Amino acid sequence: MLRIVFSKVKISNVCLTALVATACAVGSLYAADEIAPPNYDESKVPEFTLPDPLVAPDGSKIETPDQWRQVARPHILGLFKSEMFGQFPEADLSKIKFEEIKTQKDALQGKATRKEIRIYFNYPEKTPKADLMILIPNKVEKPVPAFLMPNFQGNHTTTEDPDVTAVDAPFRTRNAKEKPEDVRGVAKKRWAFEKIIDRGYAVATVYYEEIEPDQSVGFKYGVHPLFSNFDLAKDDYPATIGAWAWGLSRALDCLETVPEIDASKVIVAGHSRLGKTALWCGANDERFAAVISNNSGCGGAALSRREFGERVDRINASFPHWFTKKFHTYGARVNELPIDEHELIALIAPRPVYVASANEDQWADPKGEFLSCYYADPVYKLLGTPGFGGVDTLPDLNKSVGATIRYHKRTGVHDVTDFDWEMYLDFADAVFGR
Ligand code: GTR
Repeated sequence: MLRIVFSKVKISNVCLTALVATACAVGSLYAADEIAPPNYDESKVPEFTLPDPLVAPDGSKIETPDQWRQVARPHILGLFKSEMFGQFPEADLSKIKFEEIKTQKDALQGKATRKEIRIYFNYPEKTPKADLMILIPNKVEKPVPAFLMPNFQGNHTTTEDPDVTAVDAPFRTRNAKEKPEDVRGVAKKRWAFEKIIDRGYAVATVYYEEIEPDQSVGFKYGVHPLFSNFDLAKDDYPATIGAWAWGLSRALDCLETVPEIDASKVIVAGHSRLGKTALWCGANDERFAAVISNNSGCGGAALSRREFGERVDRINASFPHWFTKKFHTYGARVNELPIDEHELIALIAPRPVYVASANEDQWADPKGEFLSCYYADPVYKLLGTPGFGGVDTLPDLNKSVGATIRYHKRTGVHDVTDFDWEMYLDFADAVFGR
């Protein structure tokens, strides 16, 4: 396996140099009590060497966009599949059916039309299915660009509007004890619907556990049984993040059937575990025009080799179903991973990407998220974009920096806020030249 040694680059107080990485000693991957406590001390971040996305498997330098496209990109994408997320799911797409179940033309005090479209994943079977809720601005010229962002608790938790269909997911695991009606609107602060509509964008959301439950019980429920390339005996079976990502691609198929939406201008976005999902989805499905990773952290935008906040051993122990079996073997040897998360961002190139952190979300390692942007930049540059736009220092709080790759670290905790949405809307304006 080939590695390059990045030249010594000083970013803030961290030196990334060649050589040695002190892997922390951990025991069994599944014994939580043997996993080292999280590291929040910058001085304890080991020195590490990142794999160079611009070196081909035979050691030669990738010097042209064609070489990236033909050689490096497929190789790196293949490594993310074999070592981390598993093969991207394959299924019989002729079994997918969309059914408009509700339309309301005067949502958001008349500013938007809300459609709910039910996606059947195995029609004529009625399950698994997921409802895609779409808000489309009324008073602008159509078709419009859109954000697609999955939600954590059900479409009806994103708004207090009593007309939004409450979730009906038989294998719901997060907040399973709540009755759907008790949680209507609880997540509304994360969804700046009015701002989005006022800026002329559509927004679509789907409850992630309707695609696939967030549980490690052998992938029996949700869409997993539909995958023709799923085989638990293989190390690289599609895991749960891959299933959610596949579901978002089906949501894009659905948006392609909505005439008011310009499906060539859909940004896939996600928060936290769903930020990891958005990155993996955007890396595989090049129909997405751009990607937003909100506080995605370990297994998302944060570099695994930094061993800061949540680490690979911890995430695999807590959520064994998110990643493939092979990834579980890397907890105590992250330096042997043939990939790191800057390359997940590079896989999105030349399409624009926004990575957002929060200063009180050290678990997600804001600096590690920033560094992934920094180290993805050479690929964006090779492909003729301004990339990270010369940014080489962590920006001040609440300042959005970069160009094709953008980054901010806002004040506050692990969350999606109005500030984040304002930055994403400005980003979308820049992406689509609006
Ligand atoms: C945490 C997990 C993170 C992040 C988060 C979330 O418990 O450790 O990686 O994904 O959950 O999705 O809310």
